[in-house]
Amino acid sequence: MRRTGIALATLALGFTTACSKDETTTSQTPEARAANAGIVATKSDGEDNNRKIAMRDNCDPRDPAWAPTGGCLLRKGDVTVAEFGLFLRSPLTNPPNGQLIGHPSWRNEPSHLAIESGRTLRVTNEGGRTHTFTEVKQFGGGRVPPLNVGLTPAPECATAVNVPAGVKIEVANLTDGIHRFECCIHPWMRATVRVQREMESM
Ligand SMILES: [Cu+2]
Repeated sequence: MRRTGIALATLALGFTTACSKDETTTSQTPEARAANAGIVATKSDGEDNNRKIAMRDNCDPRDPAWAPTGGCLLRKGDVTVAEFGLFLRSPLTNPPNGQLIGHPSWRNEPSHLAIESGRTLRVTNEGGRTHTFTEVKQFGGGRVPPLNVGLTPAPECATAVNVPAGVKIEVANLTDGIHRFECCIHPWMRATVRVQREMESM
């Protein structure tokens, strides 16, 4: 893996010395452009990024209304509790406001990922609120009844482990096939992870 990275960096160096300044912006490989920008592009970095998921939200740390439920540990965020509440349900349902939608900035990124068998998934809470990344057999509600809006809680949420803001977890030993994960606090935060042997055949 490391060897590939060095090879790319060397190649990039060759490009930068051989090309005129105009050409560097138009005809270089992505690796060469990365090297120009002071970034060392390696294949191993790319593979690593392909098995990371970030749990995100956008809570506004200036809103004291977050305090009673754990506060908001983001430095920059702009969603107040009031705005969060506005997006919880859709009025375009029968009965009106009868279905859970959830604020779109409470999300997993990416929300779908394919990884190679045997790889460990790395999940980081990059939001300012507590989340969970809980494997469930079927997507459902979580363990905070007001945030379920009619969804039956997924049974796995009864023992879900909190991931506080800023904390990283690893999910290892995933069997081949599709795995479903949800946040048991904000159940619209979902992710699917497909574990497969041959990444080339995707
Ligand atoms: Cu959450």
